[in-house]
Order: sequence, then C-alpha cells, then structure tokens
Amino acid sequence: MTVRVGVIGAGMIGQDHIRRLTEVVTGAAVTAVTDLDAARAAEVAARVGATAFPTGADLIASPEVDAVLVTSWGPTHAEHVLNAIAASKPVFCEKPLATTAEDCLRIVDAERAHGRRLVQVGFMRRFDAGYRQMKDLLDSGSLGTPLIAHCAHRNPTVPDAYHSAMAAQDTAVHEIDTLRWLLDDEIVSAQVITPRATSKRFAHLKDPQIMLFETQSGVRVDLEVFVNCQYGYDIQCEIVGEDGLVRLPDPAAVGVRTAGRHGTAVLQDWKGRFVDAFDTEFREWINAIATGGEPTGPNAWDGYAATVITDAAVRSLESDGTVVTVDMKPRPAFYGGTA
Ligand code: NAD
Ligand code: ISE
Repeated sequence: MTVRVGVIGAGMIGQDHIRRLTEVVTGAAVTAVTDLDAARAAEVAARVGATAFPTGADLIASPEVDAVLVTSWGPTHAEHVLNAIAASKPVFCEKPLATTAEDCLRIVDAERAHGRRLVQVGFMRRFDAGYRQMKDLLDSGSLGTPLIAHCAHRNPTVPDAYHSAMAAQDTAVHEIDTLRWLLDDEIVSAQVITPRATSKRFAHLKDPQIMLFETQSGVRVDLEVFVNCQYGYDIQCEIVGEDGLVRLPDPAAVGVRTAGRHGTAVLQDWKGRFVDAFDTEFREWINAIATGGEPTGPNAWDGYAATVITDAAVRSLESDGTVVTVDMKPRPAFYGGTA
C-alpha cells in the first residue's frame, strides 16, 4: 500500500520532509500540499505531482489524503492535529505538538476519545543511531542506575526573530524529550540561569543559557544552550551512572591532516546532523501506517510533557533563575501511565 500524505506548511522543514517522503522513503507519496502562501503551495505541489489545497481543513478532508504531516508554524499545529483526529487520519506533527499545555491536553483528550493512537510528534532524536545505542545501553543496566546527565545544544547563529524563551521552547525541547525517553523518567523541576552573555548575539537575546532539570528519581541534568556559538552545530550528551558513563558519538567524519593540524569538520545545522534520524523517523512512521499499525514514535503525551516542561523553564528564565516545579497532570493509562 502506498500511503498518500498531505502536507500542511511547505516551508523549510516541510519541503525537506516532502523530498524525504518522495525520494528517500519507500511506500509513500505526497498527494496534497497547502501553505498560507498559496503560490508556494502551488509551486511545491507541482514539483511532486500533488494537488494544492487552499487550507489545512480542505486538505485533511480530501479523499486523496491517507495521513497528514503538519509542518506549519507552532501556534497553528493544534488546529490541524485536532482536525486530523476528527477525520480519523494519522497525523505526524513537527515539534511542538502545540504551544500551550491546554491545547496539548485537548489533543490528548481527542485522541483518547478516538480510542487508538493517531498522533506522532517530530522529536527525531529518538531515531538517531547514536542516541539509540545510548538508550539500549542504559536499558541493559550495565551502567548501573543513572545519576547525572551533561548536555550541550549549540547552534552557530540564530536570526533576529529568535527570542530568549525560544532557547527552551524551540531548542532545549529536543533534550527535554530525549532525556525523558533515555532515562525513562519524568522531569519534575526546571531552573534556567544566565552566565555572561556572548557579544555575538542580537541585543534582546539571553545567550547562552544554562538549564538545570531534576527528574522524579533524582537524576540531575545540566544543559548548556548556546545558539550563537559561531563554530558549528554541536550536540553533546553524556549520562553518568553508578557503574560507568555513556557519551553520544559525534557524527562520523573524515580526519584531515594539513598545514600542521589535524581534525574533522563540524556540521553547521540540524538538517545535516540529523538527516539519518529524520529518514528513519519517516520510514518507521510510513511503515506503521502502511501495515495498519499505530505510530510507534513520540506520542501526544510526550508532546504535552515537553510543552509543560518548557513552560517551567521559561518561567524560571523570566523569574531570574527560580527553581520552578513542573505542573504536569498524571499520565493516563492510554499512554502507559496509571491515571
Ligand atoms: P518555516 O517558516 O520555514 O515554514 C512554515 C511554513 O508554514 C511557511 O511556509 C508558512 O507560510 C506555513 N504556514 C504557517 N501556518 C500555516 C497554516 N496554518 N496553514 C498552512 N501553512 C501554514 O518554518 P520551519 O522552519 O519549516 O518550521 C516549521 C515547524 O517545524 C516548526 O514547528 C518548527 O519548530 C519545526 N522544526 C523542527 C525541526 C526539528 O529539528 N525537528 C527543525 C526546524 C523546524
Ligand atoms: C530548530 O527549530 C530545531 O528544531 C533544531 O533542531 C534546533 O537545533 C534549533 O535550535 C531550533 O531552532
């Protein structure tokens, strides 16, 4: 079966995922595209032989669409995801699931009422080979009980539109999801402190930021978010357990020796760093739909959890580094909890 995907939002990542679905992943076709910019939707649709639709609602209702991919701006995600659930269509939503906890809970409630999983959230790091090796090792118990996580998330630069809260909402949200999954533990508090600011930033931005999280079982996480580090896109993660530690590998790269130096290049953006993870993410999503199964990646509850934890981090940032307790509802049985 070929899964016919309709894409809402044909911007940077939308076009990259369209390329992936049409050129990399087998068993998928992009049959419908919509964008607020109708000319862009028409141009991208024509490129892949799809139909351009005027709105997300029209696209979701189309019989040409089996599954929906939401790659529009964050504040519009909830509306499209809720419409897809109402139409009983699987929906892959790029992060964030929604920009407010209330909207995330509306999605959770709608999916539970539907009775079967339809929603997957685009936290692609769970599909990265290095993180998966870390997860296997941690689950094996060979490092003993995890105690501490040290992480860094560095981007070379960010545009003027990137503001201080986005360090949590847009950037650290990836570590927040990844650590919940790696540790199989819940984050219960957040604190954000700001060291001396780099001079290489737009004046309104607090950069870098140091985020400290505590999990239910007492693991402490320190995360440096530095989005104007200049030198490249650099993701680091090390988890220390009672019997050893595990570190995320750097991407494979040739070693170069020249002019009295030796080294490897540093990647410059998330597209290159996580290209294989994105490919795997979509292969597994399409495969689950094609075989009539439920999506197996991050679910709507993970989307909700990430949003309430980033909310706590933003509250800490805005209150000069107070420790903020995460205000999370009990996890329903539908998502593996007890409520
Ligand atoms: P973008 O601005 O390049 O593209 C968004 C597109 O959506 C634009 O073309 C815009 O016109 C369109 N759009 C907005 N609202 C719409 C609506 N209601 N209906 C139809 N079209 C609409 O943004 P982007 O960088 O591609 O980011 C899109 C989403 O992907 C964001 O939620 C972002 O957080 C996420 N993202 C995820 C990653 C990742 O690493 N997983 C990386 C980058 C972006
Ligand atoms: C961007 O939206 C992403 O999701 C990238 O993975 C992240 O590294 C970057 O900081 C965000 O702005």
